[in-house]
Amino acid sequence: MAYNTIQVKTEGRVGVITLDRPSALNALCDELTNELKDALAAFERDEDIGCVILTGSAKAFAAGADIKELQEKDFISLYKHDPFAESWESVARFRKPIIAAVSGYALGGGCEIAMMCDFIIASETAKFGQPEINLGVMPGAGGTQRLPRAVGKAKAMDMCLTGRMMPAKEAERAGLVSRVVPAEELLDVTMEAATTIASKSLPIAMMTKEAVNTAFEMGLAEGVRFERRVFQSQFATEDQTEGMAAFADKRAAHFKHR
Ligand code: CO8
Repeated sequence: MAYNTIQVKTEGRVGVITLDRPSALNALCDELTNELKDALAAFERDEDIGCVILTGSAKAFAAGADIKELQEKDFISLYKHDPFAESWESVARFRKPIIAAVSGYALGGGCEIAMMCDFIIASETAKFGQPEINLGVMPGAGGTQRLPRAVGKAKAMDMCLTGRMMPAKEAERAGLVSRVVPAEELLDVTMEAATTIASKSLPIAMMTKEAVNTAFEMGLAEGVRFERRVFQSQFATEDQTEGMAAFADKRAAHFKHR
């Protein structure tokens, strides 16, 4: 399918979505978030995709929601046609592993979309921020919730209240990103991680993602009980039988994703 604001390709079992609206630093207009939702749905359905990379350009992962579109909204139009529920949340709802590869600006909704991914690999040029306060609003796509979970209250408050940008090194120290790499290596390093993930059993990777996400929604006792049940259920999969047999036979596992 041809898109106007994103580019989509596959490499082996990895799907790559590149935000591609350079004239507005990949600002997340309705067209872009709808195309993103469609592309994710196609990758979700595709049995041959085991991991997805979401990336932008060297200058901007995404500079936030499209402010010129937001300017036209009022309470009732936002409430009736909530773009968050209709398209943005498709990233958080995506059930397969998804990695954000971030270079340049990841601001406002751009930072929030990156945080909806399972983890973020950043280039040394990445700058994260929640500058909505400069526009007379606050983060509206999970920023006030996911950012404190990632970096703690002090840095989340600092970023949301001052609107300052956090450079890549600080984001790594704070736990917002998993690795920082030179800009020219960003896509190769992310592709290597995604290829590794896509080589595992897809249902087991999906259950692992679900279980880790549960840690942010449940108390410890409930979460550990959930983990134990899911772990036990994995012994009903062919991939568990294959993975353990391959270890015993001293050979590589050939997962069938079931
Ligand atoms: N929206 C629309 N257009 C944008 C945006 C944006 N967020 N960011 C940049 N652009 C456009 C600029 O208007 C400019 O266009 P033009 O050339 O036609 O004037 C072009 O991109 C290039 O931008 P700049 O000239 O400003 O580039 P600079 O390198 O000078 O500055 C910055 C780069 C610092 C990133 C600057 O563009 C900037 O501050 N952008 C806005 C950042 C921002 O405030 N983001 C938060 C937006 S609000 C939000 O994300 C709320 C999310 C909640 C969503 C809830 C969904 C339901």
